[in-house]
Amino acid sequence: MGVMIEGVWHAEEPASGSADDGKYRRSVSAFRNWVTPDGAPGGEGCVGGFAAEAGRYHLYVALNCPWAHRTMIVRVLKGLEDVVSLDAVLPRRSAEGWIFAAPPEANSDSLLGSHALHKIYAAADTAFSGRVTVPVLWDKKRRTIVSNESSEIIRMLNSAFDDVGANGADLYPTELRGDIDRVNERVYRSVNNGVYRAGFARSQEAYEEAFDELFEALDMLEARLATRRYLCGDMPSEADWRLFPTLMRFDVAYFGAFKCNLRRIQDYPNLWGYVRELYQMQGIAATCDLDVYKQGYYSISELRNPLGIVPKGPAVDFSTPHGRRNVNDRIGQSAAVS
Ligand SMILES: N[C@@H](CCC(=O)N[C@@H](CS)C(=O)NCC(=O)O)C(=O)O
Repeated sequence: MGVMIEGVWHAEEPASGSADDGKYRRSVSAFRNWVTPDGAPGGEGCVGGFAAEAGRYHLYVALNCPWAHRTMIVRVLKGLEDVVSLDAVLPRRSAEGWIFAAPPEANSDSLLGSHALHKIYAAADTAFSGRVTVPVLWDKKRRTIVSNESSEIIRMLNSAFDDVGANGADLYPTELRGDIDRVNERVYRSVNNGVYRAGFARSQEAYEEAFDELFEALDMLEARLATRRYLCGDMPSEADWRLFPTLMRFDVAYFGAFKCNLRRIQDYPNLWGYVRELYQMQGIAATCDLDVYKQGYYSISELRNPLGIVPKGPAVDFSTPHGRRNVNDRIGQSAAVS
């Protein structure tokens, strides 16, 4: 997949993310600063000076990447389309990792005109060593990367921009934080990253462990959604929007490409209604692209798909009636809860 070593791109990487036990281990994100309302450092060890300003920040995403997808969703839910600009790389990775089309084509880098994402990492840190991942939150003013960790970018988008154009929606309300954190932890390990642990496993044992954990977690979520409309509280929260990108990709990609094939999301009545309800909320369908998911997950891979043939099916329609009441209308929602 390629990696950066001291600011230079290497198409051949020294070792993969899987250790000798065959288990897949995701690397830790490198850029961990925070945009805050006044530019104060976002936490211990963080550098300050990243104040929220309209037009100052730019998101680089890949439409097929579920971690990037959550940042696109929160950008839309907070009404930040005109405040934080965005470019998407091409869905298929190349020998140079994530690359862009030439400007002014779609999937070009409208900001810096780079041909590859590793150029943006090198622009931020000429000595950068590590994985070149999406999403990236870029600061146009200081010409550097603020963060490449999606779980933290969505918190910034949720809370830092309210005085510079974001709406007041709160996806991480104080009273629900404990519950959201608990759900997130399980969903991250067993579902969001669980599909990768199954798909990138290099031993039967590692694959089966991830597979069993994934379907146990989906069973738990199915049961939870039998008595609750959303995972935490009575409005969609961060917990729902972190689960959603994995559910969207499941039947068209993870089921086949990552061998997560005990059941499809369509076989779980509650999860299937739930994912369609979220998909049908305002602005969300425009962040989703099933064909791109297939192109991305069925890219040429020596281990998983040597010829790079992309399957035509399955046909999945997220626009059919979901059977859960329409919550774009807050009045309908409070009636449903009471
Ligand atoms: N912890 C990161 C993970 C991001 C990530 O792994 N992105 C993948 C795409 S789905 C990537 O860019 N991988 C490239 C690589 O590892 O070389 C986050 O949540 O932001």
